This record gives sequence, C-alpha cells and structure tokens, in this order.
Amino acid sequence: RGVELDLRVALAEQQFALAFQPFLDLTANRIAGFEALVRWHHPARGVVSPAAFVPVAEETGLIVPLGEWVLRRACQEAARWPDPVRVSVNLSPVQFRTGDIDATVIAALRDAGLDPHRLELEITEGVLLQDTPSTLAILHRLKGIGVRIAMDDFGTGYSSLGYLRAFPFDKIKIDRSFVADLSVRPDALAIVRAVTTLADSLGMSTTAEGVETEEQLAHLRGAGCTEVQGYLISRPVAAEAVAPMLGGA
Ligand code: G
Ligand code: G
Ligand code: MN
Ligand code: NA
Repeated sequence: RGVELDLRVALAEQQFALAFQPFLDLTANRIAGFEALVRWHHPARGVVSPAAFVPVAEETGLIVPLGEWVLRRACQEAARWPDPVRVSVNLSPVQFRTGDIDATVIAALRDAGLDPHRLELEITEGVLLQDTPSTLAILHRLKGIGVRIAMDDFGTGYSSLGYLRAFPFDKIKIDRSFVADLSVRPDALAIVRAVTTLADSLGMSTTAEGVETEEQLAHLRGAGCTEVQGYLISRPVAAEAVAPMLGGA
C-alpha cells in the first residue's frame, strides 16, 4: 500500500511534527495545558491531517513507533514549559495491544525529565472496548505514578457511562458535537450540564472541546465546565508559539 510505504519513509526521515492546542482553566482563567496533535509534513502533499493517516498507521501497526515518537516529543517540549502547565497526548487503542505502553510512557517521562503529573493521556472508549485484561492494569499503573488519564470524545460512543465506572478518569473531554449544538439545541445544554454534574460527583474534571464562540463559552461557564478548548481560545500552534502564549519569550 502506497500510504504505508510513505509512512515508513516519513518515520525514518522525521517528516512528523507536533502542533499544540491550549486548554483554558475557567476558574483560574489560565492556560492549564496543551494537547499535542501530530502533523505530517509530506514533501509533495504538504501538511497531512492525522484524520487521513492515523487510521492507516493503526491498520499497519505503524502507530506504535509513531505514537512513541509523539510521546517522547511531547514530553521533551513540555519539560521546557513552566511547571504546572501540562501536555496531553492522544493514545490509540492499538498502542495498548503491545502490552507495554506503560513502560514506553515511563521511559519517555524519564528521558525528558518531565514530572508524571504534567502528562495527561487521552484515550477513547476504543481502548476500554478491546477487553484485554492488561488495559485496566496499565491505566491503573500509570495513574498510580501520577499520570493523568482523560476520556476523549465523551458522548460519541455507545456505552460511555459504563466506561466511567470501569476506570477513575481524571478528566472527561466533552465531544465537540455537543458544544456545536449548544446555541441551537436546548437538549445539548441539558446534556452538558448533566455530564459536568456527573463528572463532579465522580471527582473528575471536564473539558469542553471545539469551543468556537463567546456564546458557547458562556453556556459552558454556566454549566460548570472546568476547562475549555477550541478555536475561540486558539487553533493548534507550532511548538515555538507555546512559550509566548504562556507569557514567556
Ligand atoms: O489534529 P486534528 O487536528 O486534525 O486531529 C484529528 C484527529 O487525530 C483527532 O481525533 C485526534 O485525536 C487525532 N490525533 C491527533 N494527534 C494524534 C496522535 O498523536 N495520536 C493519535 N492516536 N491520534 C491523534
Ligand atoms: O479527537 P480529538 O479531540 O483529539 O481531536 C482534536 C481535533 O479537533 C483536531 O483535529 C483539532 O484541530 C480539532 N479542533 C480543535 N478545536 C476545534 C474547534 O474549535 N472547532 C473544530 N471544528 N475543530 C476543532
Ligand atoms: Mn484529543
Ligand atoms: Na476529542
């Protein structure tokens, strides 16, 4: 397959880069951290979105070395940011199938000199769906050393509530489809309120994704959301643009 070969070359030739999108803590009114989002700078096709190549990387298993590169790069960058600021990394279910993602994470933290509390891992329900007994053990081990675990794209799957019972997430990321509907559908606001209340009572924080308007932001504040992320706050930016956003040089 052409894309697979291209991806192998891309890994070898380091054609990948990370973009960073901030999330804002609504109580402190401060940037709490940045989500690392992988980009492929293809020599002929330009910047390729992960939506176009992550599925191929997953099918071919290339997501394992690519995911390790993302983790290491993200931890190295975050080690240069001021202390409470976190970095958030998306993990694919496929990365859990090798059974040693915890060792990979721990090595990335150690080599970068990053405190585990400053790393957050975003997983989708696909991770918990694949019923390998080791998955929960791995998540508990990472949480045990202080790594934060977030449930990504919450509300889009089939039995998200069950997953909240299966694992004590630190944070729930409310899918941007609910945020997009906030101004147009009253039920979307009811759902967001219900999720923040549920998260609160489970000791989890919430991040609303895809916030694009002041009106959405006002609704989310009212609903008691902990953090917001989206184009209204900032688009994903290059690594060099992070320090200036934090008030540094
Ligand atoms: O970055 P957007 O800008 O296009 O990302 C599209 C999708 O790709 C999102 O669902 C996001 O979670 C996923 N994605 C981005 N970076 C990574 C990554 O490093 N690893 C994995 N597994 N998914 C990623
Ligand atoms: O699935 P995940 O949440 O990791 O996906 C992050 C994706 O969401 C990236 O593709 C990112 O570019 C996109 N994104 C981030 N903020 C916004 C936003 O405000 N609006 C829209 N439409 N997409 C966003
Ligand atoms: Mn994410
Ligand atoms: Na998401």
